[in-house]
Amino acid sequence: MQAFEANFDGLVGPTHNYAGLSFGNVASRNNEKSVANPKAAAKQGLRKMKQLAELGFHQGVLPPLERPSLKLLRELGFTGTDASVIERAAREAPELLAAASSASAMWTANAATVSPSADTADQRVHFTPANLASKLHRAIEHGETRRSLSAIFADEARFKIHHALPGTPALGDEGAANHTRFCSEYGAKGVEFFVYGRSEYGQGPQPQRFPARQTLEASRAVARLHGLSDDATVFAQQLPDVIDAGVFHNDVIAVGNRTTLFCHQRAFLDQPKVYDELRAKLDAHGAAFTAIEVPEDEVSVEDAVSSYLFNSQLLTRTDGRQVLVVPQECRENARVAAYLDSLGRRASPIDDVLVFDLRESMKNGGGPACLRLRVVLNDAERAAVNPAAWMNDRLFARLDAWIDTHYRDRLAPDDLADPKLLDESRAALDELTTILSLGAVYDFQR
Ligand code: SUG
Repeated sequence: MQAFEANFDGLVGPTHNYAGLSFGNVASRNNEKSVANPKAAAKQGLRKMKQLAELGFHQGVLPPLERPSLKLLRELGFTGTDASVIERAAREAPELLAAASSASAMWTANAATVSPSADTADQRVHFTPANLASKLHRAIEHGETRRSLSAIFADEARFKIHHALPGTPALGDEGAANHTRFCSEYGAKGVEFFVYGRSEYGQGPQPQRFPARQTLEASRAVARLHGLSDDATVFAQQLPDVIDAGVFHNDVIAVGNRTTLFCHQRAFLDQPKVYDELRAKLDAHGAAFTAIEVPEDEVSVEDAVSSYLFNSQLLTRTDGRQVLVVPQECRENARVAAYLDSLGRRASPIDDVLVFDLRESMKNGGGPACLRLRVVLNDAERAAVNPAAWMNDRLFARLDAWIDTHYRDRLAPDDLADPKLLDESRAALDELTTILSLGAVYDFQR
């Protein structure tokens, strides 16, 4: 059946800030305690959505979560009015208030792993929200994420939204940031590629410096839940060294689309074997696999981590050509810029490069690919999606005005102690549920 890839980007929430919460994510640590601009962050993300929609790509929006999370703070023993909960948390445990306030749900590549209906045993589109167990500020996302997904993909005959895996180190799951799907056409059965950082029960090597967030056991569980067949799944381990160099998700070093894998030379353990397995399994599904491997001597892992070259979106245009969507930082790194310029001269399946300013998100380690969740849909499934979630000129204008009304243009770490931020954030989200026809998805509305 005819199908296409839609990208659902996370709308940046009003509490976007730099709290240095993600050990192992170099940008998050480097920008800890700097002053954020939530309004600019939200507008940068929104402009990407609008421009990609204008170019003919299927573009949707996912809402931010309720932050600060009073639910978390109350679960951790802070009591009293909402204002006194925030005030006490700010005084006694600012790190917990920061975790409760993070706008990290903007990186919807971590919202869930998604398998299209062409791949799943029951021919529904399957979503497993990621437990994000490795970081407190992210481990609190999945319940609310599940609610948002259920408000947008509500038709249970077509969409199956699982619960997250148990949130424990053995089953750390970071969602689609460690998952790519290869296929001949989006509507044909594909090969799903799961990349993990370590195995809890296996013997493989482990990173020494930074945590490996995704386990093999979690990846296998998601594949089982989605009813994927063995002949259509490949599991590969990240090189532990590159996790230690700041590649905390596979989408910092690799991106795939249809039959193309664009990755660094140092992405996976036993990389040639990974290619062979992908090639063989894709071949059996009538598709010819191509790897575009970028060598270390042209672009180092360090360049990849600082520029986010591979945290790009590789998209198929309506004319069948592929475009790479990269952050502006790629233009500011001479080696990466030279590599991108050389693409036109090489026989490459990447035909065009689009550059976006996503600086606010990038400073927390979130590039173009982090900001989007890919959902392959056929026409019938598309018709079942909440129509208010699709980006178009009208939605852009409404969201742009909504950001102007509700967002601050400056948020410093100390501002998280301000109880007015909670009221502002709730007022914004309350209006958003109307704009996106979500119903009462937030706790404060129930
Ligand atoms: O989980 N940063 C996020 C970035 C996620 C990027 N996603 C993908 N690569 N798909 C993370 O590390 C930083 C928040 C702070 O420090 O305030 C943060 O959570």
